[in-house]
Amino acid sequence: KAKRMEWWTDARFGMFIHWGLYALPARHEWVKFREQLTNEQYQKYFDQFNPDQFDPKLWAKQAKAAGMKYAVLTTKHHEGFCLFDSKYTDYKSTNTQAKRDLVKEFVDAFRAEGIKVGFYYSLLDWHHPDFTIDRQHPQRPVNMTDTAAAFNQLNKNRDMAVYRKYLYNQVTELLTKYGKIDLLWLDFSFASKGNLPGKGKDDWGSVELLKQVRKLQPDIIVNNRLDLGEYEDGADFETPEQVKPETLAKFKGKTFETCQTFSGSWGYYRDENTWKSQRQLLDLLISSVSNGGNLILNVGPTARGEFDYRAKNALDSLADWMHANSKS
Ligand code: FUL
Repeated sequence: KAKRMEWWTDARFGMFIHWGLYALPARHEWVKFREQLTNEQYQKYFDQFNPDQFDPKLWAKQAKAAGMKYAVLTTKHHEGFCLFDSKYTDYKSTNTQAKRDLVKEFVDAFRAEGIKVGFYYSLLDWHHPDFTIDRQHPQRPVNMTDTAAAFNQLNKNRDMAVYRKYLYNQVTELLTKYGKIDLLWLDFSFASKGNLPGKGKDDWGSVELLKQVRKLQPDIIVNNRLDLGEYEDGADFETPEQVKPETLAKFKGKTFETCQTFSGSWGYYRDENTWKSQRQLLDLLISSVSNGGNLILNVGPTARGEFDYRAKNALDSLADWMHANSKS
């Protein structure tokens, strides 16, 4: 384990990229849940997805200039849309106007810049017909009384075993079709509440899944959201999300990566006006590193496939700082 963590510990700074159909409504990657959109209502984003400005070589150059040494792309977020050419679904980029395997192009472009490549894959899936409706699912009726029985009734035609196989197959595809993958970010599990079910290791088949991951990619680094607790050779690092820099001291001595956004949401949110300043971003980087961890900073590209000008400005400001303060 110590050996496989070497590059990651050394890297310190990475780029997260949250990109999916939610970039079209441009108001949060959880928009389908927040606004309780049906599959039919959400379909227009699939139909209109056409990232004519997508050029991952530019993304990779901007990441490199900002001092980022690895990058993690959402191959599938909670909405279920796949940015890769999976043979297990039609809900994928190759079937949109993009007609491209966006994951492949990302991998090639970032590798060419010498940046390590990671995949984010959502364990949750709001599109798959067998993924059971839970309290965080868009199809949970608004005025439903939350009882276990009501959920059972809703889910009588859904079978998590079928979904589990789907997720296993897709993770296998991702780890076999794109060469060496340096990192896997599986997201996420949540606890039950009263008698309302959460989702965790039994739903994902976490033990078996992780074995398969390590078999296919023996050096891969995996985050800690599989609900495996202290399972041996389990998670490689913890993932404090959107924490304040001053709270990072409590992670000292642990292996951690704090994930942070430029402005609040992870997916592109056009009208957000809470963009962090250069000073705030540096504060996050320095607090993470000085407490012995990594920072992964997120960009949410627009639906056309570009980094928004505010993201570009933020990355440029970090590039200036890196340039002024590095010796190589
Ligand atoms: C969370 C997700 O629900 C967010 O949308 C985002 O992907 C973040 C990194 O993890 O749990």
